[in-house]
Amino acid sequence: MKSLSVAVFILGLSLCILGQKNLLYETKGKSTQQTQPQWPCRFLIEECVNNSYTQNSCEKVFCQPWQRCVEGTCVCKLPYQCPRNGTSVCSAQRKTFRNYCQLKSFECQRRDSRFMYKGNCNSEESFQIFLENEDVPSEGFIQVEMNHLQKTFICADGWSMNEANVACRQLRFPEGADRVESGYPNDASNSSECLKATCRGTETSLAECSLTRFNNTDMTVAKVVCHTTHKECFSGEFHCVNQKCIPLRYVCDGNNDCGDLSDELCCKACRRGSFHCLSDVCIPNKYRCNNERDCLTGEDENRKLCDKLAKEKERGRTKAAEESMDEEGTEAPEESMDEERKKMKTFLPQLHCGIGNRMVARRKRILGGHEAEKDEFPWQVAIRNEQHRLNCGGVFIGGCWILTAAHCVRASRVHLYRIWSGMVNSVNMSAGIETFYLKKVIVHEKYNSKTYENDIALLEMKPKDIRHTSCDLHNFMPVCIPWSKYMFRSGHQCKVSGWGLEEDFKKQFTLKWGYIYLMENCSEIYRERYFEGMECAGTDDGSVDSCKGDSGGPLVCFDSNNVAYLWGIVSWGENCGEKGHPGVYTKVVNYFEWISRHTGKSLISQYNV
Ligand code: 4AZ
Repeated sequence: MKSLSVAVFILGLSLCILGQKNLLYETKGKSTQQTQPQWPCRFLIEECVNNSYTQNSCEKVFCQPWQRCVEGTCVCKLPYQCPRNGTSVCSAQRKTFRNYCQLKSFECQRRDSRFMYKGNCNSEESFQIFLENEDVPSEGFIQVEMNHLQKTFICADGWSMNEANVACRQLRFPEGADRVESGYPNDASNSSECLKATCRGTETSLAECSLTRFNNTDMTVAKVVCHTTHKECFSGEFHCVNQKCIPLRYVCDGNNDCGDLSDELCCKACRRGSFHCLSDVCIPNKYRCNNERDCLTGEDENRKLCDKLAKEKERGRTKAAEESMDEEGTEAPEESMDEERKKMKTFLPQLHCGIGNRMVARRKRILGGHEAEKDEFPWQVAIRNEQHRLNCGGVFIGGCWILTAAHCVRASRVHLYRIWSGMVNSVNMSAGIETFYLKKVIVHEKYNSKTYENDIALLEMKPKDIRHTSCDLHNFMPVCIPWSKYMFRSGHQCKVSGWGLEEDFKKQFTLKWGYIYLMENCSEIYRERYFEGMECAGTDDGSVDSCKGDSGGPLVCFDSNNVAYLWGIVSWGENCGEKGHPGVYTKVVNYFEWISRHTGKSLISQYNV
C-alpha cells in the first residue's frame, strides 16, 4: 500500500513538471488520480486551489483601478467613483469617456463597451480585428485594421497566451484562447510587415495593448484557437476556474494562461522566469521593480531587490550594447493603455498609515523585549480604566477610532475611560502626551467573555474640541488594517508592544516591544480553547511574549516597505513567556468587514480594498 502511494506521488510530480498528457492512461487502476489529476503537484497548493481564486479575488491580487474590493471580490466601480483627471478615450461604440478608468468601469458593469483609441470620438480613427479563417469560426490568423487602412497580421514573435486571450475576448470568446499557434497565411501578400502585440493579459481589446510595427523577415504570423465548448480536462491538465484546461506545465509560470489568472494564484513555488509573492502568487519577472506593487505586501518592489536588479540590468545592457543585438520596431511604440492604467492608480486616494519613525540606535534591552523610542509606535495608546489604572493597550486605526480587546472594556463605562496617546513612559510624562475622552464603546456582538472568542472592540474618541471632527494629531499615526489572510503567514517576524508585565512579572513604566513569530498549529496546543479568529505568536523558547497589561495592544507585521499592519490584538495565553505556550491574539484580518462597517470603509481601505 505504501509503495503504491509513493508511485502515485512520483507520477503526479512528473505530470506537474512535464505535463505529459497520456501518461496516466497507460497505468492501471488509478481512477482516483483521473478525477483529481493535478495532485500531488510540486507547484500547486490544493486547499488554495479549492477556493477557485481568479483575477477578481482581492485576497490574492489588487483590484483594477475601476474596481473595488467587497468581501474578497473585486466589483465594478461606478464611473463617478473613478478619478476625474486623465486623457479622454473613445470606445468601440463611439462614445467618448472622460478617461480610461471611466470607460473600463462602464465596460465592467455593462459588458457592451470596449476601448478603441485614446482621444475623443470626433476623429476618424478606428480599430478592428478579424479572424482570418477558412472553416472554423473560432480559430485562425489575427488581422488588425487601424484607421481604415490595410489590414496587418500580428507577429508570431512575442505571441503568447497573454495576447491570445485578449484577442479572443475581443472576438467575443469570453474565456479567451485555448492555445496559440503560428504559421503562414494563405494570403501572405501583406505579411511582410507585422504588429508585435504585448499585453498584460487582462485587457478586453488588442487596442489596449502595445502594438509595434516590425519588418516580418520570416513571414510567420500569429494564429489563435479561441475557447468555445467546455471539455473535460485530461489528466496532466490544470482545470482553470473559467473551465478551460491548460497543460499542468503552464501553472505557476507567471503567465496568465487561463485568462482568469487562476493558474497563478495558489503556488508553493514559481517556475523560472517568474517571481513568487509571499501570498503564493506567481508574477512575471518583468513585473519586478516596475514601480507598481503586484504582490500584496510589495516584495516585488523591495528596494534592496530592485537596487540589485538595476545593477544586474546595467551590466547586461553594456554587454548587449557591445554585441548591438537590440532589435527595434519601425515606429516608436505608442504608450499602451497599461501606462494609463497605472496613471489611474496614482490618481486614487491614498491612505497614510503604518509609518513609524525608523529605529535609531537601541538602548539596552513586554517580556524579553526592548524599550521603545518616541514615535516608534505612533499607533500605540494606553487605556486608563475606571480605577485610573493603565491596564490595557489600544491601537489607533484612523479617524477617531481605537481598536482594543473586548475584555478590556465595558460599553456601560464609556465615560470612565481615557485614551492616552504619544506616551512612552507612564511615570515621566513628557510633552506631547494627549488625553481623549470616549464617545462610544463598540464591543463585538459575538464576544464571549468565557472563551475570549471575538475579543475585539472599537472605541470612538471625542475630538479634542468641538470645532474638529478628527482626532488626528501630530503624535498620532494610524496603523494599517490588513485585508487579506495571505498577507502574512506563520513564521513571519512581527512586533508586539505594550506596558504589560516584564520578566519576573515586574511592573514596567516604559513602552516595550519585542519580535515574535506568527505560528500555525495552535489548535494542537490550546485545543478546545482555540477558535477561528484567533492567532498564535511567540518564540520557540518563550523568551519574548506579551503579558498581563499588554492586552488590547498591537501585534504589527511589516510589509516589504516597512509599513505596519495590525495583524493581531493581544488577547490571552497560558501564563507568560512559557515555552510551548505562545500568546494568543485576535486575528484582525478576520474582522476587516466588521471594522469597516463601524468606522466607514474609506478610513481603513487602501489599494482599492
Ligand atoms: C493577560 O493576562 C495576558 N502571554 C495577556 C497576554 C498573555 C497572557 C496573559 C500572553 O492579559
